[in-house]
Amino acid sequence: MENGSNKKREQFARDGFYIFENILDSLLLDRLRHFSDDVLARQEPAHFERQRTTGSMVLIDWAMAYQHPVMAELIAHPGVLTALQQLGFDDPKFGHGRIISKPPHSPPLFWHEDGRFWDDPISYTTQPIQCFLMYYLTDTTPQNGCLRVIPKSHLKRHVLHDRIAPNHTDELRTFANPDDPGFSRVEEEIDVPVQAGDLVMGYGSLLHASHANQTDRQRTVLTMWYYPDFVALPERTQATVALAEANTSDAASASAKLQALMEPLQIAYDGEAEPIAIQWTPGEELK
Ligand SMILES: O=C(O)CCC(=O)C(=O)O
Repeated sequence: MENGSNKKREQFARDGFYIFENILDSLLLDRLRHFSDDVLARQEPAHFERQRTTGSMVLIDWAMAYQHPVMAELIAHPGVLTALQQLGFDDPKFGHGRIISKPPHSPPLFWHEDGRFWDDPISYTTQPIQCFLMYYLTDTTPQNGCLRVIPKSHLKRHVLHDRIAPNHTDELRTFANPDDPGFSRVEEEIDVPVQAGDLVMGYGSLLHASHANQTDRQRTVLTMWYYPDFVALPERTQATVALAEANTSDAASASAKLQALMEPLQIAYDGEAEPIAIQWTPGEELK
């Protein structure tokens, strides 16, 4: 890593997130908006009723990427791979993603962290296991539901760790209790407004939430889950990740070009190491 990159990695490891500006161009953004709007239009009304606080929660898996070149192009986008490289991740792997679209006038998203490897000692170090790469398809502000984060909370216990539910419960998803601590405002939080086309990358274990969308326009984010340092992780962590992200979709359904694009991002582990149980709640080691 050259010096500038070192600084980026240090900031990423310290704060738990990093913003890369202007990674996706307007043509790709338009295609992603069309694609996600089409997918959302095919969901049942019940989907949106169950997901009031996220707005939607549609899975982006390998089968979708093999079928829809725009998704594969996003996952293996040269600008994204360069951004990862700037943080020192030369051989990243992709797991899955979500289309999370807040309709106009919808509630905030509750505080949560998506770390699910808390029984693995690596989760208590600066070496990332799972990271989100978020692409907002519109410019975001506190008014239309921008991201909020608690910097450093991937490595430092915050009072919310002991107050919020470890999982996305139905009560949180449906905004049944606006007084739940998951919807509180805390002193350490900061807003992360971005421009469409920016990339927000963060540790899966960072506490994050989003504001309500108080505007008349939908606000969509594509959250893509990567394992940026997979190849350098201990074998047991690799075995755990490979099991958690088992990809059974058939690459043969994709064009040779798409297969070649996606192949380097496949998670593969064929050793003998024992996977570690999934654990959504941080242990006492998180001080
Ligand atoms: O909707 C947002 O702004 C954040 C989405 C999120 O928290 C997630 O994908 O884990």
